[in-house]
Amino acid sequence: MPEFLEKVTATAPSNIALVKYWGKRDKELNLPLTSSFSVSLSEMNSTATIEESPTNEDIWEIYGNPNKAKRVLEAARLSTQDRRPLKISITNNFPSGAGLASSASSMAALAKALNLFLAKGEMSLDTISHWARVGSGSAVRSLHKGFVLWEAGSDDFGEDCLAHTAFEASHFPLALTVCVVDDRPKPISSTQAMEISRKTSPLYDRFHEQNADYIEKVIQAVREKNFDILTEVSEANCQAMHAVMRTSNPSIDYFQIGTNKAIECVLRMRRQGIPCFFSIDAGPNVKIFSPPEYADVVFQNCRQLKDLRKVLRDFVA
Ligand code: 2P0
Repeated sequence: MPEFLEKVTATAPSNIALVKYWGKRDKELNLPLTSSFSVSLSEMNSTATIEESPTNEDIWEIYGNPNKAKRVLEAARLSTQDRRPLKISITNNFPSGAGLASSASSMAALAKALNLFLAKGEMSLDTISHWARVGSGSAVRSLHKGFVLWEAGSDDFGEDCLAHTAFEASHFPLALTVCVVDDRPKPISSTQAMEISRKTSPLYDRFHEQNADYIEKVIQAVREKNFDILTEVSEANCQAMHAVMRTSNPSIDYFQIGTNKAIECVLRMRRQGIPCFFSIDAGPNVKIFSPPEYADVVFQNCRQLKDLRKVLRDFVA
């Protein structure tokens, strides 16, 4: 019998940033310019399975381009010096590549599975985080539960570029309703779009100058369980990121008709006294947060919208 496990599986949750990552200080290591703050989800997740390849080559069973995953694997091989050919499969239980953080959860799941397979689960979380990050920056956040702070740090090799749970999910329960406007892969990847923004948007520096203020406010909002402040800071940061995208050249606009309809729906619900706020990432889909006791009414309102493919439900966990 081989002394290593024959087949391992690991899962990791999707995460949604309330203060967003939209710029890097190192493109190779995916070190962010500024810190970000996210929530990890309960239901939307990725699963990575690894076994030895029956051939002399790696076999990838993965949605889309495996380049990010190959970077994670190479980082793990460098750390462990184990270069056995592997068969790696990654599945997501939600639409992939559509701005629902599938690369974050899938790279986090892959890094966890590689730790089990190549290092018998003995690598530190910091090392697993490094492996995940070189695949996809935001994957660092998917290694943690609840409300997660990913600190940009300043070390050139990313030693202090780590995430941690700032608050448990139970501290401030939040429900999520996802308006899926389009579940096809986005036309331009986050990685490419961030680089276009860095080179061309006049708002890029301003967005990052304001980051410390956003981080301070979002932490205060969660600490004090203040849904109004959380609404204000999350929507402002989301709009600021999309303003950076739109003022890039070429202009990057992930919104579709259904995106604007869902935003209008959020504003209408708020006028009716339903506490909720939106967040939108590099894709047209709209994530709506609310206190759990309002999740049903938010869901029913969203279901009545035209121009949506489906409406999903989840919660911070
Ligand atoms: C975020 N996004 O904070 C922001 C908001 C998209 C919009 O993190 O280049 O796929 O692999 O580090 O991690 C998506 O970025 O980009 C992302 P790379 P990643 O959630």
